Amino acid sequence: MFSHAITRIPGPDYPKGLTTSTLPAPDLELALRQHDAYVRCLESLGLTVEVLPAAPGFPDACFVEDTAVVVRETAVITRPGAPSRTGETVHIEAALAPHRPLARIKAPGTLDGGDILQVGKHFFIGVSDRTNDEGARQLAAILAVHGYESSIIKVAAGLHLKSSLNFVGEDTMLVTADFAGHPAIADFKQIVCPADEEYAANTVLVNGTLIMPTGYPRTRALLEPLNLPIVELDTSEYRKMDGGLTCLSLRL
Ligand code: CIR
Repeated sequence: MFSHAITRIPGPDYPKGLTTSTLPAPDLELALRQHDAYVRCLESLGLTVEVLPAAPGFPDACFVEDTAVVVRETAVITRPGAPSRTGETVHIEAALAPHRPLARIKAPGTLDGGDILQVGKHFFIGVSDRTNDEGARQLAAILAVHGYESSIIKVAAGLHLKSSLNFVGEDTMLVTADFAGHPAIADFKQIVCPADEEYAANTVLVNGTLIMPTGYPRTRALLEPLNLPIVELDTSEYRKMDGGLTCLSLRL
């Protein structure tokens, strides 16, 4: 069970962040309203949510998940792989220090939290355009000290591992077609997002409730047999910047 979350509101420079999307620029006012709904949703699930102010000069800093990997024993400050995001970590350390002893990914390692999926004592670590082999090895070594095992997976589609693969409870992974049948998740049941609903793979399980993006009815229908409560949140203004539900918070 998570008791806390750390989030950061998007700042005025949010539309200048990194994106591969061809959608129109995000509407900041709407993004702020969607952020507020996200925070309220986490609170309704029992989390105390710390909402950090925008970090000027870091337009992607609202995607706090990429700056740390948090387990019960430690918070690993990452070294984000996009040069424009590397400096975000100094802004998250102060927020995490009261909660956990800190560890760090060091150069030449790079690692984005979006590439890290925890399922119990096991971690799936994606090697992507943002997370390199060295970063993956460093994280696996830090986690091993605390009794966690890791599988390192090549991310061949999507920005991050969790753009395509998430744990949805009941021994089940929600995956895009690119990850369906991947040997690393052979021990799990799999739900494959239908074509045109790949974005819904970024669904997050928080304290027994699935939070999924609004507007993906066929994926929702596939999740319903899990018999978990499902909450839909509109993340349209985060999708425009390649972000979604997992990346807007650090959950601890
Ligand atoms: C980026 O490209 O870094 C941001 N615009 C989006 C980051 C999304 N993070 C995530 O999925 N963990």
